[in-house]
Amino acid sequence: MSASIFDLDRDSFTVAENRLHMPRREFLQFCTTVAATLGLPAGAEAAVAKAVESAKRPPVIWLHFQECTGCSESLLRAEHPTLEKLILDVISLDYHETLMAAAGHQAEAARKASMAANKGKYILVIEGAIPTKQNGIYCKVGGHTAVDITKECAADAAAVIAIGSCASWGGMPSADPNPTGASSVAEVLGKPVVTIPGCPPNPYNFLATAVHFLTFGSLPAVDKLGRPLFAYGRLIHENCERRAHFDAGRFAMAFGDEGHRKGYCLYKLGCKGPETYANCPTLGFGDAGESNWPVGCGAPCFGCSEKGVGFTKPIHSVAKMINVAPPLQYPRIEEPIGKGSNFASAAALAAIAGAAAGGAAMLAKNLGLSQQAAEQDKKTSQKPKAEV
Ligand code: FSX
Ligand code: SF4
Ligand code: F3S
Repeated sequence: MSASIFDLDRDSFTVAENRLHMPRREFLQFCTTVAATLGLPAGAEAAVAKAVESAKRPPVIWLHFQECTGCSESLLRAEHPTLEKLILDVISLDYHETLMAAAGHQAEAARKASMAANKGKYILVIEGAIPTKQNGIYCKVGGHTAVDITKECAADAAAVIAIGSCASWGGMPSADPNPTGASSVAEVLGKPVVTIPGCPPNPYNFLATAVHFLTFGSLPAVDKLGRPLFAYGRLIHENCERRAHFDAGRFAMAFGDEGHRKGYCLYKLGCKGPETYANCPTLGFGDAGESNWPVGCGAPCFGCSEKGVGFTKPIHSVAKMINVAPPLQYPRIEEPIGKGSNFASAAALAAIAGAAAGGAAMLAKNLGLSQQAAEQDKKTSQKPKAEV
């Protein structure tokens, strides 16, 4: 049987309590949350607890370039543990322009001193895109361009993590026409790095990645875009709480309409969940309980974490279905907003699918809903725009 966190001896808890200034219950909760976020098997929380309790704090250099500091802000909202505990006890945050007390020459000296003392051992975290046009003059810190600082700091880093969509693939600053040539960390370094996209990303995806490094001495497995699989292995659409509505053909057609108020699927309002990989529905944001994520709050996902979707596709355009579509006997999802399926097209689809009696009954029900939707749409389109 694998070890459990309950097998940890009393001393471990005492050490953790003293080191993290964290009550035992909170410590257990933190280790279990991180192990679950990482998708580790039962018992792994004990390894996480041991590492957090005893491993040397990895030095972290955190750089800021073209961004809004939302990534750091969202980390400040993490409760298990709070950033203050993370900074002081789990990692050693040696350089972070927003949070460090030092400024100017002192701050730059702290960065250089940490890099020299921890050569090959520090984690480099980069928040924000890096402007490359005109030799990178659009972003400078201490007289040096973001391009040069990135290369200098990455040279001796044990690991490089790009946090947020800006650093991961350019994000908002790279939106067309991208006047500054905003680029990702991987593009500037010319090699892949671990990316935690999202605008902002979920802080637990960063925390879990940092704790993975602490526990196993390596970064977690990633996909071809450098995204940790534990967090970005599934489409949002695969885990969405509104998925049953999608499959049953129940869509919100306009913000504030009956379907929207009833929590129907937001696909026809432009939800990009079907083409965006992230764990937003399963993790939630802000430690504020269930359903605290964009779609849970009634806002279509706009694909903030996905290159080529967020800040690129029009917010109201319907998503490309990557690999999850409703059964064929259901009304077509590609119909223009508000039109629903007509009987002939749905009947043809049902015939192709060879719908069984149960499916046909569901089809009839959905057709009714589509009909209602079409009527609702007719009414809505007759109203003045301001009411929509
Ligand atoms: Fe902001 Fe971070 Fe968006 Fe970018 O998050 S929340 S613009 S991903 O780099 O600060
Ligand atoms: Fe959820 Fe959006 Fe998929 Fe609808 S389209 S099920 S709201 S992710
Ligand atoms: Fe972003 Fe969509 Fe998640 S907008 S926060 S990827 S639900």
